[in-house]
Amino acid sequence: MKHTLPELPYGLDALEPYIDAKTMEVHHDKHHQAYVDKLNAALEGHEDLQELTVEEILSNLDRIPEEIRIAVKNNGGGHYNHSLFWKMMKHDGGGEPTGDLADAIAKKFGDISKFKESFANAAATLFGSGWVWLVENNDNELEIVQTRNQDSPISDGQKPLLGLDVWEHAYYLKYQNRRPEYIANWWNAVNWDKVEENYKS
Ligand code: MN3
Repeated sequence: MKHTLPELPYGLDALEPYIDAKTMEVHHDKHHQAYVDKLNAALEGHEDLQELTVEEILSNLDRIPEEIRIAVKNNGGGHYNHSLFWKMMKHDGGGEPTGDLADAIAKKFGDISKFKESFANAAATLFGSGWVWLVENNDNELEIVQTRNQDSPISDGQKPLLGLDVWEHAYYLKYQNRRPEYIANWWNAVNWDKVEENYKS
């Protein structure tokens, strides 16, 4: 089974003006495609591993042979994280979570604005390339975590609910060095329905 690039669930310009169409095109069609291609290349000749889903691979990295483990972790993580990321955004997104997720966020962080402040701070202060996530951790509690490079929360047994890509390729064309502005605008693209679905799953 070859891993394939999922189609975006919306048009390239759907997240304008918060994320521009050119960034989406390069990010999805070039960067994400490259992770898929390099994951497939790394798995070449490993028929047993080719049967696994990317979730199964990333959840059990210690069963990946050492000589391909880093390539599989980086490119499998890149494929998986971006596949999640596209669905966590939508046209006319933003607003606030509702229902059980809103209650859980309020219980853990005080209120939604305090949660957003903590999440944005984690995203702004992450040094270098990586992601910031709202996860359900091993104790079934909500937590904000940073991951380096393309490391994925599922490799640590955490369930990712919401994630933000803070690699420069995610924002540089429009925002250059202004990562905090990208983060602030990105809230307007968040698909809270999807985040709630992730929480309930
Ligand atoms: Mn990216």
